[in-house]
Amino acid sequence: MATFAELWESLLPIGRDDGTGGYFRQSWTEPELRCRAWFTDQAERRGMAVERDGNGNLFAWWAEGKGQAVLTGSHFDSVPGGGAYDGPLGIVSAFAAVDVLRAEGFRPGHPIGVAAFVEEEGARFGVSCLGSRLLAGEIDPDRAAGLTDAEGTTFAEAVSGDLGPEPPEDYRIGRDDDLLGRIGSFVELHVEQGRALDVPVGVAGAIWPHGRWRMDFAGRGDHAGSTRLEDRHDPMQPFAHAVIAAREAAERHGARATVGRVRALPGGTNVIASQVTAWLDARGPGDEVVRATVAEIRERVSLAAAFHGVDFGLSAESYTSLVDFDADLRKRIVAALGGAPVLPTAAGHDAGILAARLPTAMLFVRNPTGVSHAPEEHATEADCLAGVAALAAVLRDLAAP
Ligand code: HGY
Ligand code: MN
Ligand code: MN
Ligand code: MN
Repeated sequence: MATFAELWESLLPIGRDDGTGGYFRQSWTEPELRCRAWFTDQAERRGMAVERDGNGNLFAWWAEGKGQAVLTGSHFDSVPGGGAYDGPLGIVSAFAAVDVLRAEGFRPGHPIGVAAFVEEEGARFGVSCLGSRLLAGEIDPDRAAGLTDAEGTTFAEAVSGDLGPEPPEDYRIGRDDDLLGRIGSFVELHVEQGRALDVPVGVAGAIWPHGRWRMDFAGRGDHAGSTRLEDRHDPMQPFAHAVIAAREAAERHGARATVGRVRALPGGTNVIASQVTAWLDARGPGDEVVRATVAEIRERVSLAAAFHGVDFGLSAESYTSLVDFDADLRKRIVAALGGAPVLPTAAGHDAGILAARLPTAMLFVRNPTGVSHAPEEHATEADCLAGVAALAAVLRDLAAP
């Protein structure tokens, strides 16, 4: 069976921009379809049955033992220009942990599954953890079906992108209680997104509340030169105000707020834009902190928009309240590891969504750069191997006969 390094190297080049080192793996685009093919190949090499739910999530099952399965895994998709580890490390480590258990002759008393959840970053359709939200029934399937990407393709149109020319009729998106009922616990291994770990492996304490809001600024397109300042309705003005207000409100309330994914239309250099859309990402240690931060941003930007004669809209796209992982499972995992630091995270994860339906936990592998969602994201091979050993120890314990 392949070593971890060989497994990692076999997935690493897929979707990487060799110029920047960043990754571009959006759901059902060519790189992600190649990741899906990689997943199926790895499962088949291990005699693991591959299952795909109606939402496009993949599952590989080591179907020994009985009762509910212990599921691990993560996601393939990346943010634009993302790092190599966010998502894929959890999937490669899952197959590597299965190899470790098999090499020692372990026979699970419960099935073990490896998952690849679709659209975790929400970089194509705008809502994060879309695949796990659909599976868990945490988003209305009709709303999800209508989400569109930058080209106007809907999720409903894209969701059969890996099913070949004759997609089966009976696939439907949405909550799958049969599948959820077969899973007893979910443990996601993920690269650390931050700078807290000073040992190779940590355990997640809680996930901060976090959400995304879409900002729409509608002004009046005009000539960049011949239009007097007092005659302008320039949506870029309140937009610029939003960028500063997000930072200042976050500082004031102890939150983290970021404005991104900006689109100014029509986009000419000698044109006053007619409309600007942007996304606000706001997170904080508590729901109230996030609420107060977003309320301040909304108020300040509304004033700026009114001053510039621009219509402003702020609409919530997705929100996840504080996720406090299952305390008993976390305690059991820390014990299985012989002790490990427990740390909160401000990054969202599929484990945070499934926590509403079943006991979930997370392992973090140290990231010496602390950087994530960028090419500098990193984990050393030694720490990755420690992560695989830790995940194997957890699976050995949870799937014990
Ligand atoms: O955005 C997040 O927190 C995660 O990386 N999807
Ligand atoms: Mn991410
Ligand atoms: Mn991730
Ligand atoms: Mn058991």
